[in-house]
Amino acid sequence: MTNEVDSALDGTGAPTPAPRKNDPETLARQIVEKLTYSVGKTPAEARRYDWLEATTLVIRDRIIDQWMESSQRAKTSGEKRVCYLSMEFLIGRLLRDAINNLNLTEPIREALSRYGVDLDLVELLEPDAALGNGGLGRLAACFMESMASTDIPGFGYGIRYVHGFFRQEIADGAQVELPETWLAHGNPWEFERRELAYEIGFGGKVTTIQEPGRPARQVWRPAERVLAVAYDTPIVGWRGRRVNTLRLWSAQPLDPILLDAFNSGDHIGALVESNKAEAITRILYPADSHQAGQELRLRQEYFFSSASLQDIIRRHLHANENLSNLADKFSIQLNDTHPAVSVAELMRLLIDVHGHEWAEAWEITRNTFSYTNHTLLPEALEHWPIHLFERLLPRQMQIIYAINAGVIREAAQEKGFDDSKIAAISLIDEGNGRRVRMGQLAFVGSHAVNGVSALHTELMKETVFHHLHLLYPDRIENKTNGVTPRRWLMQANPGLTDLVTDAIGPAFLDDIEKIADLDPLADDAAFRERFAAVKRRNKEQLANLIGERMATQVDPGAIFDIQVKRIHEYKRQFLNIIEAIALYDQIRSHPERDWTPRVKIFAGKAAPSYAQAKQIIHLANDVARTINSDPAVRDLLKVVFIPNYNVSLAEIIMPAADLSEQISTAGLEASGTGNMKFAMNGALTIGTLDGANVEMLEHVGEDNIFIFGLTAEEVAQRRREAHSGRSIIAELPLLREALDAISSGVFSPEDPARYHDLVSNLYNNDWWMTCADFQAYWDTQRRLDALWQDQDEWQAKAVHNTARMGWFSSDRSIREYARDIWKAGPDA
Ligand code: Z15
Repeated sequence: MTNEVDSALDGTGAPTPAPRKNDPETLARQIVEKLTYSVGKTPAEARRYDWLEATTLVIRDRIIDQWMESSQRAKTSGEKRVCYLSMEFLIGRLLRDAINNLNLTEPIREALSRYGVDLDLVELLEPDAALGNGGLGRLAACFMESMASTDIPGFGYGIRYVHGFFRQEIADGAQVELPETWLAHGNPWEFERRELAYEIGFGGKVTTIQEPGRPARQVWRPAERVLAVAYDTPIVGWRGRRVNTLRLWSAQPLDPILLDAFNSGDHIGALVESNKAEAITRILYPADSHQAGQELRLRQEYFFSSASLQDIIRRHLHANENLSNLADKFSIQLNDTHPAVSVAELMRLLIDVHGHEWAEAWEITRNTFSYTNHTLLPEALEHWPIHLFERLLPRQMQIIYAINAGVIREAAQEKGFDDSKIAAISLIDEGNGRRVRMGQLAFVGSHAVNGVSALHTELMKETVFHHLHLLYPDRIENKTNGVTPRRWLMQANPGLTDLVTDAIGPAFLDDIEKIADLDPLADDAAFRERFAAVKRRNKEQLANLIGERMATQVDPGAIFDIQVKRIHEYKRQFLNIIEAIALYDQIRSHPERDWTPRVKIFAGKAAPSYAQAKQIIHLANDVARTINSDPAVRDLLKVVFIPNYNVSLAEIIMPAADLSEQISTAGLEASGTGNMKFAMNGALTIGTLDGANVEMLEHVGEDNIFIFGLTAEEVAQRRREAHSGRSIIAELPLLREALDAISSGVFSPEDPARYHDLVSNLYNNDWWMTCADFQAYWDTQRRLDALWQDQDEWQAKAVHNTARMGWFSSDRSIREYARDIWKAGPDA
């Protein structure tokens, strides 16, 4: 085996460590060495967790060599660097990722087996780094991996939350949130960089300084200051090609304790400041697609934006005389509006700290930033009350007013915008209490603005950014999301990876679009059988997990029909549950029919403050309890809600699905990425024409995906006409009976009124088109039932899905960003 990690350290003349050998003997010896000298255990004493630590340290050493080489290369070559600013990185576990990308899976497995240790079991003990909520955070993690794999010098910048996304338990059917403590046993992947610390200010005053013969200057004197300290995590690309850095900021007090206060006996008072500083990076806000709106959240946003920009400026000035050419050397991608205050902060740093003129600073800023929008949902769009913004960030507020004046002048003078159009583009919302619109700020401060699927990008142009699009018609472009095939195919589904390798050779491992060579094998009965056998084994694994964790027995021979994602009304888990109830009812009424056995599997977390979403979780669990204990449907229908959905659980679930539920109300899911993970692993999709489903339809072909329901346009039309669900319910007995059962307490006999509101919303409003889409959804599910009876047909479609999903790799997304937006990377 050739090993890229051991080859080619660069020619800087520095002494380089001896090349590392990667045979099982050497690895076993080194693991025992770490076990002895770093963990302090003998192999005989070591518990599984100790083996995890020792193995991680051995892998880490191999990464570090390449990491230093990559950083050095980026620094000395002067190549353009890409900074991905994101409030969230939903990374999951890193050990398997690192081992796989260094091509060490087999030798490490062999090395550990010499001590009777099972690598798979060791890997399970690593905590899951959940510094994100869902799609947006996981996308950032896939993008980091793909930048390393496609040889782009990428840097992630974010926040080192002490408590990641909460742990979910289900008690009496309801969600309970528990604190998450991923750092409790230390974190071997991170390196604290004490020397990389920046001061971040809040509050205080801005004064104008007018010196004779000089232009007036603004000086901001913050009332509070905290320190941002860097923690670096290496991100290993495929075949160890490049190792990039994820730099996460931790907030620390400038003075850990106020000595005066401490010495005068006020021990609590002495710690107040320090607690306040550390609070900034203590927790991840658990609201997904919903603005949190608290002051602490704005502090987090500014804190990590300012620290990242100060760091980028320092790095730039290391090799350049001044900041005039910043945009030639750095591209900064804003992942949603969470880091949008960066636009004002970079202006401040350029003008107030580095002495640039406004016009030049604005040019540099716009050429440096680009912005990705991830949602059109009005409740998710960030806007901050002016009084809060002004109190916390007075200088940045001034700058925003000045940017706004310039944009409005341009719109009025060059495009003749009238007052109503100007109100639409203004950075200040003059409506209900004046607010700063962060989307507008990110838009005007960027040279490129992108949506995350073709449909979403078109809707951006028509809705939230309609008027800004008229003003800057070339700025919006599409970059359809993708997912990394290393984690979501190779690591999550080794059985399928081996089968594909066996069938078409290993070229697809380096270029996932070559997996298209598999397509003709859909017609090969022997291949289909092997493909189905892999799926069967993955389903057995999931069935075991369900049996162990929830004491529910599910049959791997049934259709595994799976919806896993954040719980949100627009994602319509409710529609899926209603369909389960209607099916339950039908099976009981017509036991003589030839029903196709199904297991409906749900998982996902609700924001703690999102009452409706929590009701939906409760309902899923109540329905599961009723159905699973009814012998009348025993082998035909099961409903399961698996608690605590996270990246690691997703890695088990995705390969085990027959059917993937992507049923959001059309026009509301910006892209979706779970849809891609499922289909790559051979699940068929039942879905609406929403987000990236539209492009999946184009790639897999209409025979291989099950599309139903209203289009985005029809949804918008129906909403304008303000239909309720009442007349639809009256006409559809299946739907009516299911809703009657819910609202009369069939599933919640201990609290029959529990779901009154949930159901009455459908009668009176049907905002999410649950009723409007019910019949189409039901009919499509029954077509799938029939298809399951023809396993040849089903498996052929499944093979087509795997073969035709290569385009949805995040490598493709990243190459498009690099080519069209960043002008960076090996092809730049
Ligand atoms: C989030 O996970 C997404 C959008 C948001 O505005 C926030 Cl705050 C969080 C998701 C979208 O809902 C999903 O459709 C998309 O695939 C994902 O971002 C990545 O773009």
